[in-house]
Amino acid sequence: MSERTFVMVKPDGVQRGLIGEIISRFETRGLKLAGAKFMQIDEELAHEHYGEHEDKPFFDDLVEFITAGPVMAMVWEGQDATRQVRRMMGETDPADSAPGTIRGDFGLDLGRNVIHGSDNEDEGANEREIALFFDEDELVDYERIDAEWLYE
Ligand code: DAT
Ligand code: MG
Repeated sequence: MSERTFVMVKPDGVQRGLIGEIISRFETRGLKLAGAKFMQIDEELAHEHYGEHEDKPFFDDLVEFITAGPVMAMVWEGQDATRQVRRMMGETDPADSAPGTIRGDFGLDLGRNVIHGSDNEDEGANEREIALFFDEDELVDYERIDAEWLYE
């Protein structure tokens, strides 16, 4: 089923010049870009976005990192998009991520793992995160011209 998922190139990925490479992977996979925003996350948004980790020992470092520079926030759409993006990202720790995944190709350290994607095992994470970063009128509804060659 076609769905939308929230994806973000984190400050390390932006600084390391990986925005284009990461967008390219999702584009060529066949996913459709529905929205994009180059922005810097403030403290308040960081706390909301990572609220589930508030009590974890790494929370303060996580907030400091995610607010340290600009991010590329995006919404990608397609069949099974949330799970497919997570598979393309790899594991949370780049050290455990297979080569060929984004974290496995571009990262080495858990605290610098390049990309965020909504948790496919957390029901409602997509909608919650999309709403946190985008207004409804910032998302675009259109068809990719190759849609009939991407889907049977
Ligand atoms: P993911 O980003 O794969 O969804 P998560 O939601 O469990 O992983 O954690 C959010 C981010 O927090 C993760 O991208 C990196 C950081 N993080 C997670 N576990 C950590 C740990 N044990 N030590 C340090 N940072 C951690
Ligand atoms: Mg997560």
